Amino acid sequence: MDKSNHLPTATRSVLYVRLPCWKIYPGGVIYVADYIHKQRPDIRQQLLDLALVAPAERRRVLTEQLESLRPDIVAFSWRNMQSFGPHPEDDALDVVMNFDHSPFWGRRIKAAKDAVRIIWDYVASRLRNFGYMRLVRRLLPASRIVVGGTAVSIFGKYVAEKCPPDTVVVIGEGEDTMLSIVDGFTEPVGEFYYKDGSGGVSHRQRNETFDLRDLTAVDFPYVEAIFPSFREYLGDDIGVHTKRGCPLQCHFCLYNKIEGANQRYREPVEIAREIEALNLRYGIRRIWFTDAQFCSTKRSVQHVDHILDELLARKLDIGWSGYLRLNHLTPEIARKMLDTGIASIDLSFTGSQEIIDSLTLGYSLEQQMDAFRMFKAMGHSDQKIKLYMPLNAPGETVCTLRKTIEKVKELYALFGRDNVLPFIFFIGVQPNTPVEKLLIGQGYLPAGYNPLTLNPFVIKKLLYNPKPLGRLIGRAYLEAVESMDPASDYIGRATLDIIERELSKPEIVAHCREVAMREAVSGAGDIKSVSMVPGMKVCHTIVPD
Ligand code: B12
Ligand code: SF4
Repeated sequence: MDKSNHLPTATRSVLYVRLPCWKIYPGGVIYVADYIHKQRPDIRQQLLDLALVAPAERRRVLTEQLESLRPDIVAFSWRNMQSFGPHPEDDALDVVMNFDHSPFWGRRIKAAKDAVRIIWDYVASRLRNFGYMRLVRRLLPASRIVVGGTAVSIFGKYVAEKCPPDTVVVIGEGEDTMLSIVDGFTEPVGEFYYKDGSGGVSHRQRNETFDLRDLTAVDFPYVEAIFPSFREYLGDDIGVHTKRGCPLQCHFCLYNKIEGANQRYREPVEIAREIEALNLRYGIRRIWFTDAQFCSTKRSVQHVDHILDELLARKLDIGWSGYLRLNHLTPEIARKMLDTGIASIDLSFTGSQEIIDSLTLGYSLEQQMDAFRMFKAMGHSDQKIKLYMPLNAPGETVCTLRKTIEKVKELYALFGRDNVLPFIFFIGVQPNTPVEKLLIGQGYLPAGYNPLTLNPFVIKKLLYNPKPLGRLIGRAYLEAVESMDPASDYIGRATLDIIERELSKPEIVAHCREVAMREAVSGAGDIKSVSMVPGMKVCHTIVPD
């Protein structure tokens, strides 16, 4: 590795630049800056969040900060790069649905124009981000550039190819790597790509484990001092991290790659102190636990239990949410979750064991339904049940879809229809996941396709909703948009009602009965029959057009 250009050991100043995205609390870069401050208190740090600066002002504001601070290191944080995972609260879903499935040509043409605009925004924001890095290199040729964040963790090699020379592109968690960079980058740690002064790119694998017990409660007065715009986030959900890593292997997911498979935990008391400070000092009432999964494995549920105990002891007036898996829930933990202010129950949901198995989600549907009943029994009142539904995933059939709708109706009966929000979600195909491999194998995606492509037809394919079920779901969604009164219903519920109507046709009901009988005889549909695609075509053939 060429380190000829490296900094003197004593870094005096760092400017963190959070690259623009939809306004969302920049928790990741705050943890990094807080950690560096605790380890090297003499280093002067500043944080500029470009998500809070009007687009036309961004270059000017960045230039001013670079010129006034003249930092030794400019450290960018890049959150989203390929954010095509639209859902009912994102305009892009409407565009895709209209383009693909609207029976009206006028709407299809309008959707095509909107799609061009969305793709242009996507391209332009990527180009602008590299432009900010080049600006730094031009104004401060001797500074070192660092880039980290979730987008970079997925597309690090690509970023390393495009960024200016002498840039470190940090993959995954950043605290210990950043420390080694401010210490002179002579003994670097963590995973990163390094583009040296002459443009050569090298890669280092992570060999060490960052101990999350070192991540003590964030020092918010310090954060405020280096990041005056911090207060603009006080009305939003604030992200709090409790652990990193996920050992599970759901077929569409790459969180386990971004964070690693090994689950590591912060100290519950430090997490509770962090939340207490947010609540008492700043009046924060909404916390989002930004873990890949807030509770997933048996061990992580024990950790959650300790966090909830710490929160209960502090009697804080907060609401919280996070991605949950419910298979290890116990009545006691459900009770504590409700008592500590769980605001919504957010989870992936499909009501068919076959789809759970084919996506290797690794739990039993009945276990999950029992957990819902525990919430009800332990005092659920009006907390929303947010179901992120991977509709039309590989293996979905008219029969599995009917089962899912039946289970959602059970949830309406349990919690009240108004409290259940089915999100019409599709699998976003992500690089290096089993689903991606499967779809390449099936010829759905070309081998060697570019996941950062600008080809709208490939981009559209990355949102996996193929025909014929895709058309059924798309048309149901569009009909729901037309016919539903948003004041009295929710788009996801209205869409499922229409799908149910379509799937109640006698030939489909008879077909699914026959399939169920065959499954009962052969044992298929049993939790042990894990399979990815078999059977997919059988039911697809009779989807109504
Ligand atoms: C929690 C979460 C959410 C929550 C956030 C809640 C909140 N209030 O914070 C919610 C549900 C709202 C959400 C929404 C969305 N999300 Co999201 N989200 C996540 C998740 C699970 C964790 C992100 C996080 O906060 N982690 C905790 C913090 C501490 O870690 P971190 O930010 O990664 O920072 C660490 C490192 O990245 C690094 N780092 C960060 N900055 C820097 C800077 C430097 C200099 C260095 C050295 C290191 C460094 O060090 C940090 C500490 O170790 C990730 C997946 C994942 N497992 O990472 C997806 C993820 C970030 N989300 C993603 C997407 C697409 C979205 C949405 C666009 C989805 C949608 N269509 O609506 C929206 C966009 C929101 C927005 N405004 O931008 C994608 C981005 C993919 C990409 N390549 O672009 C991810 C990666 C998931 C995925 N699909 O793979 N999300
Ligand atoms: S979907 Fe959740 S449980 Fe499954 S691998 Fe991803 S983070 Fe882990």
